Amino acid sequence: MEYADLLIENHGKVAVIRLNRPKAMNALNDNMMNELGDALYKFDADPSVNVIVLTGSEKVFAAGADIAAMANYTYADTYPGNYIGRNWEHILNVRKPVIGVVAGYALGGGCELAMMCDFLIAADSAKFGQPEIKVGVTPGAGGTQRLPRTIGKAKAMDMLLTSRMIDAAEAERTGLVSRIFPADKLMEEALAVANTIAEMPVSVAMAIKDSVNRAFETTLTEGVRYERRFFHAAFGTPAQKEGMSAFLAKRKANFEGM
Ligand code: DAK
Repeated sequence: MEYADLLIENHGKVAVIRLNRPKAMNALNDNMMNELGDALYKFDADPSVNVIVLTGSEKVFAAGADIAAMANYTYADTYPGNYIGRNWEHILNVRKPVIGVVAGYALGGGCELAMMCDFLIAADSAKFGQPEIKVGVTPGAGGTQRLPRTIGKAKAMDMLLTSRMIDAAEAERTGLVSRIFPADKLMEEALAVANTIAEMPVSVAMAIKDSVNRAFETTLTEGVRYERRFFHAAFGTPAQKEGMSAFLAKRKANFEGM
């Protein structure tokens, strides 16, 4: 897979997608978002891939939507043209786990894209922010919605209204990222996490992802009912037979193709 604004790496069952516009701090433009959608859908459909990692460079995950591209947009380019909606949210349709791996800046649309991943692993160099107010717009890809749900209203309002960046330690403390690693070990450690998941039954990983995401869209009772259906259905799958018989036989389970 060859792209102008992405680099692709394969690590066994883990596919790595790297945002790659180094001269523009990986600013997100239409071409990159179209390519990202294409790569995500291909890996989601590829039976040899169980987990997708989305990352940037050592210096930047993404410094936001491309301000140079947006500067002269009119209302017609945005609302009727469905700017953001038309190609930024493909990642939300991906059914396999997507881990966001962030070093350096994740700002504006970059922070919003990171928050669309299933969870985030960060380098100690990571900095997260929603500085859209400084360029005269509101966030447009979920910043005012996902940030308060993740880190709480007070911190989210502070970041969104002042444009203050938070560092990796504050991001971990507030629940925006799950783990922090030293920058020079980031990819090695993130791939180890991704490989742990890739060795699990992919069908169960997909069901867990689906169920967790329901928690944000429904009541507790309905969410638990949704989860329970997956749990019951699991007893009709090879993954449950293999997992439980391997446990009882005191051997390592082999979930290949499950
Ligand atoms: N877009 C375009 N180019 C960018 C960019 C961006 N977001 N960020 C950086 N660059 C470019 C710089 O212009 C510079 O280009 P040259 O001058 O070399 O040609 C190059 O990347 C290197 O940047 P710096 O020289 O500034 O590098 P520094 O290390 O000094 O600073 C920085 C790094 C990330 C702190 C700084 O570049 C920065 O503050 N960047 C802008 C961050 C920002 O404001 N991000 C939010 C963007 S607004 C909506 C839809 C979408 C959105 C909102 C609404 N609707 C539909 C309603 C989303 C908006 C945003 O994301």
